[in-house]
Amino acid sequence: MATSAYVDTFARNNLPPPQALPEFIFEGPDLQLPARLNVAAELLDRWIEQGQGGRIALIGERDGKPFSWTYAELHERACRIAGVLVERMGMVSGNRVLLRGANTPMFAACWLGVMKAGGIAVGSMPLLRERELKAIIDKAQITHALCDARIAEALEAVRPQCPQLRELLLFNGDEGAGSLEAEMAQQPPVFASVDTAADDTALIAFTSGTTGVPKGTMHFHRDVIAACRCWPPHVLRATAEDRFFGSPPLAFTFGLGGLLMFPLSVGASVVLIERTSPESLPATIERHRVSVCFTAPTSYRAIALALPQMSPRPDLSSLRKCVSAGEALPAATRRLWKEATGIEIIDGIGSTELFHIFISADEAHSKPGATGVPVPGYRACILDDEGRPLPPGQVGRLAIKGPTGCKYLADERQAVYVQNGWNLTGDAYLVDEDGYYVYQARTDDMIITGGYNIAGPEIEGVLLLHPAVAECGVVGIPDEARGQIAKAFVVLKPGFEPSDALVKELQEHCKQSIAAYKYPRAVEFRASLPRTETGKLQRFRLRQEA
Ligand code: 3UK
Repeated sequence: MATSAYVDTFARNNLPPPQALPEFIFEGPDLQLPARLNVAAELLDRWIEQGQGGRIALIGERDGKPFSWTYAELHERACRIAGVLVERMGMVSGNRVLLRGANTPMFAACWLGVMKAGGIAVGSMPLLRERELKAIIDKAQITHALCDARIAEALEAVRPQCPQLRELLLFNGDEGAGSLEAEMAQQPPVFASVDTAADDTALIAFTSGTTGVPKGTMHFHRDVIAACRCWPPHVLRATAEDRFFGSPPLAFTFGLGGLLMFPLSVGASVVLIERTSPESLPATIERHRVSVCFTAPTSYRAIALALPQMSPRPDLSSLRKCVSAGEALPAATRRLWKEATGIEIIDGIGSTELFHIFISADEAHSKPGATGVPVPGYRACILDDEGRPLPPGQVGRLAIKGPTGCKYLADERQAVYVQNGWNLTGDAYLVDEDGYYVYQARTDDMIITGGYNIAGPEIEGVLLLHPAVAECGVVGIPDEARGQIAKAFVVLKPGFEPSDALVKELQEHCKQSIAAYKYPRAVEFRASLPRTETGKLQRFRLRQEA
């Protein structure tokens, strides 16, 4: 390990022990990275030094009106934010900074400001409620927060229970005294990026995981740069002329890579706007002449089905490349999209633990129903339950090695994701006769709905707080539109009767304390639940029965 630049040693103290880490491989000249590396220096300062500051970096909308920032303007804002963090908020290098907001240029500037100042960025999905926010703040020992003023409520509400969170500033609000913008105006327009070690932690990305207790995945500065040098140049092959856009939040590594790190790495532009429902995506693509789009399979399907009914039909002729990830891309969706737009989707499987996509295929090499082949820089294989490699055609556990890999923040589940140096993603896959990797299912109980991961036990935990609920089990069941939905099987306490009104009440109850997308869209009442002799709930039986 290189000498850390961090004053606050929290991240290094809480890395998995060396023997629990996956094997890292750095093959080829592009992955020979220097011992000192800062994401902001590499992806932002570099363009300014090369005289490219006049290029458009970010495009946003405020009050319905578009605006754009050049690389020089983004750089200046990131520098001023770094100044605010250090001079005004008392941040020292290695502190964790919570970043909370929908995708906007200011959110991106905050992210880069944290990198410049040597902080550790912890993004939080805008939809997260108080309970989930508090878990993240506690686990990552967050000391500072920058939050979009329009969604500050949940964070303000948990603050009294989070004494370690010392400083909070709001942005995208009225910009009056005390706002981040007002503080930025007091800071100098340049701030030299901290000379971080390549293996200093740059970000902690949370993933809900199978048990519902969020896991923090730590990523070094070198991980982000390595990711920029694998899938983007070999599969995506975007250029400085491209304009990126998509739906995944910047707080999700799919979005952080696809909608910030990768475009900046090639000097391209990104459209960052807040509301990105499948209904609004085509209009945004048309309005901003988007050329590279990132979203989930269900969204491509919804758009493809809606397009023929739209009049006037949106002009999507600027679109060049469409990336799908988050869940398996059904062959039918690939075909629908091709028929609607003429574009062959680039599918790719990535994970929060590995930062981004590690198996994929470009337009020319796509194969309907298969995800693709290992991305240059990564190795993949299929293992049986004893960790032995399986021959082609046999379903087993997907195992990955590469320049990035799983590093959970102080979490025993490291030993589940990483075994014998391999990252085990929790997916069942097979390799076909052409060497393509074909997705089968999650090997665990994760529910993936509309591209979001939901852990059944998290919903169960909330349902059990309702006065009518005796026992419950939540599993994923197939759904046309969302891939899967969460279905709750509920055993009522004596004195309560099943009714449609009670179904509604239980669903409302869930929406009160966890993000709305996690509520069980189906609820069934049962007299009892299938359990093993030791009392464990048998989820697979619930799924079979559903
Ligand atoms: C599933 C896929 C089949 C798979 C992600 C791209 O989804 C991302 O990260 P998460 O941690 O979930 C990881 C799990 O999601 N999955 C993702 N993509 C596909 N299954 N085909 C796909 N194309 O179960 C995987 O283990 O939320 C995706 C980039 C960055 C990401 N974080």
